[in-house]
Amino acid sequence: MVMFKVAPVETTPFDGQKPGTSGLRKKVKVFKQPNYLENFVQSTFNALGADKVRGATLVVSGDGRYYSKDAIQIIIKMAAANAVRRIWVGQNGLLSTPAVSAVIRERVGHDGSKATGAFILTASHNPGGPHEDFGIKYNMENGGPAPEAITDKIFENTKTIKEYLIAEGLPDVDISTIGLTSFAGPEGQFDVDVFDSASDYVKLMKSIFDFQSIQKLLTSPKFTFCYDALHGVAGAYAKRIFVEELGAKESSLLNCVPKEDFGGGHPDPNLTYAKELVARMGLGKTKSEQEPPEFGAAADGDADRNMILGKRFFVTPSDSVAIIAANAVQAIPYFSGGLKGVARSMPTSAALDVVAKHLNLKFFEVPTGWKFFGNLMDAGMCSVCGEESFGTGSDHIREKDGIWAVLAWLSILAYKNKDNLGEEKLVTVEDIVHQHWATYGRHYYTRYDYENVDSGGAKELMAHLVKLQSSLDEVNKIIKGTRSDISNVVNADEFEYKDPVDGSISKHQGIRYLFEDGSRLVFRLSGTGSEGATIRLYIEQYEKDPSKTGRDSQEALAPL
Ligand code: VG1
Ligand code: CO
Repeated sequence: MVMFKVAPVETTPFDGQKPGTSGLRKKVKVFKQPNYLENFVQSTFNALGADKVRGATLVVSGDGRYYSKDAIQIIIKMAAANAVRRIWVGQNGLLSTPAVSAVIRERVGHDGSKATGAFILTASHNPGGPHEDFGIKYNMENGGPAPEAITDKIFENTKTIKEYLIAEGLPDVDISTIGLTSFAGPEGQFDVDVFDSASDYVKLMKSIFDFQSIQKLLTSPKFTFCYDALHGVAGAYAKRIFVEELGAKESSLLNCVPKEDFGGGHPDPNLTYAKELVARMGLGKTKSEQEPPEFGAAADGDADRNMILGKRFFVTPSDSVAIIAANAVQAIPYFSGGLKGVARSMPTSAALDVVAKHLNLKFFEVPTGWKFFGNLMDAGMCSVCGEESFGTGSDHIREKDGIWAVLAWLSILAYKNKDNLGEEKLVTVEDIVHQHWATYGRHYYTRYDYENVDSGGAKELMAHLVKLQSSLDEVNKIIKGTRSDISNVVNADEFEYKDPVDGSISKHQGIRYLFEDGSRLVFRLSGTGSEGATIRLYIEQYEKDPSKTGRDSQEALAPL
C-alpha cells in the first residue's frame, strides 16, 4: 500500500470566494491560480468541523467540464490529509448534480459505508473550457446544497485562511477505471472508490416511475422523442435510461457525448441556447422539412435543469411544475399516496399556487436557489417543487433533477394515452397544457436577462428600485405616464423569507412590484454569474378567462 504524509502549506486569502446561488463560480483561469481551489476546499473542511470530516466518506465528481480532472486529484489529496476515510468518484469524474444527491442518499459502499457529503464540480449552465467557467459547491448529508449558515462560514474562513493540508506522496488516482485503491496515511487507511456514474441513479428512477408504461409509449410508432444533453453530463444517463432501459431509438439522442467544453456551446436548456433541439421541434425561425417529434427535452451541463417541448410547442418551467403536481398522483407511482405539499421559488409564476389551492395542498414560496426546498422536504412538508429557471424536482433527492422531469412528463403522456396508442389521435404535450389552462387559468410569463452589465451600475439600479417602493403614488404616476392600460401597483417590497422549519431568515431576495390584477414585476441580481452582474426581470400576468388563454405570451405581456 502506498504511504503518504500530511503536509501543511502556507497560503494567503483570495478576495471574492463567496459562494453564490449555487456554489463558487469563476473563470477557469481564476481557479487555476496556485492555492485558489485549495483555499476554498480547506475553508469548507474547516467550516464543516473535524467531526464531520475525519473518518468521513465524501463524494467528489461533477459535470466533466474543463479542469474537473485536475480539481478531483487536488481534492482527493486534501481529503486524505484532512483524515477523510474514503472518497467516492464517479467514473471519469462524471456525476450529474442529481446523481450526486442520489449517491449521498442511496449508495452503500462495499464495506457498508455511506457518504455524508460531496464536492460537486460544476458551473451548471455556464460554458466550459480553458477560457470559460469552473465551479465548486458542497452538498450535505441530506444530499442537498449546503445551507447559508455553512456557506457564510466557508466565506468567512476564506478571508482568514493561513494554511491548508495536502497529502505528500499520494499519487494521482486513475479515475477512468472502476475499482478501489487504498493508501496508508498517518491516521490509517484512505480509500478512493471509483464507481459507475449511472447505476445508483438508474435504480432510483426505476423505483419512482413505471418504466413499463413509459416504454410502451416510447416504443409506440405513434410517439416520437428527442433528447438533447447539450454535451453535458446528462448524456451519460440519457443513453442508459432512454435507450437501454426504455427502448427509445439511439437517433433520439442529440449531443449526448459529455465534453469538457460542451462542444463550444452554452449548456443552458432554453429557447436561446438549445438551438438544435428547438429547430428539430419545429420552433426555430426556419421551418423544418421533417415532421417534428411529439416530445423533446434538454438538460444543462450538470443535468439538474430541464426544458420540455412538444411539437412546435414550448412549456414554460412554471407551467411544467404545476402540471406535474396536478397529475403526479395518477401518473407517477412514487406519488400514489398523495403529495405532502408543493413549493416554488418566488419569481416562479403562480401557476403552482392555483393547483395547490384546487387540490388543497400545503404550499410554500421560497427564495431562488434549490437549498431552500431541502428543509421543507426533510420535514416532510413538500413533495414537488420547481423554479422558473428550468428547474423541477421532488423529494426523491435534494437537488432539482433534469432527467426526473423528463420521466415525469413521459409518465403523464403515458397515463393520458394509456388506452390511446392504437388508432386514435395522441394526447399531445400541447393538449395537456391547454387542458391545464382551461382548468386553472394561464399565467403568462417571461424573463429578461441583462447579462454581464457593470456591477456598480446594477447595484445602483436595484437601490433605485427599492427607493421607489416608498411611494406607490409616484410609481403609479411613472407607469401611467408610460402605459395607461396597466393596472395599479398595490404593493411593493423586497422578498424576505422565514424558513418555517428552522426559523432562519433570508433578506433581500428580490424586488417585487405587485399589481391590482395579480400581475407582477420582479427584479433580481443573479448569483451564479462569474463576471460583472446580471439583472433578471420577471414578468407575469394571470388570465382566468378560458377564451383568452391562447394568446402569444410576448403579445399578452407587451403592456407590462
Ligand atoms: C439561477 C436561477 C436559479 C437557480 C440557479 C442555479 O440563479 O435563477 O433559479 O437555482 O441559477 O441553477 P441566479 O442567482 O443566477 O438567478 V444551476 O442549474 O446553476 O445549479
Ligand atoms: Co445546473
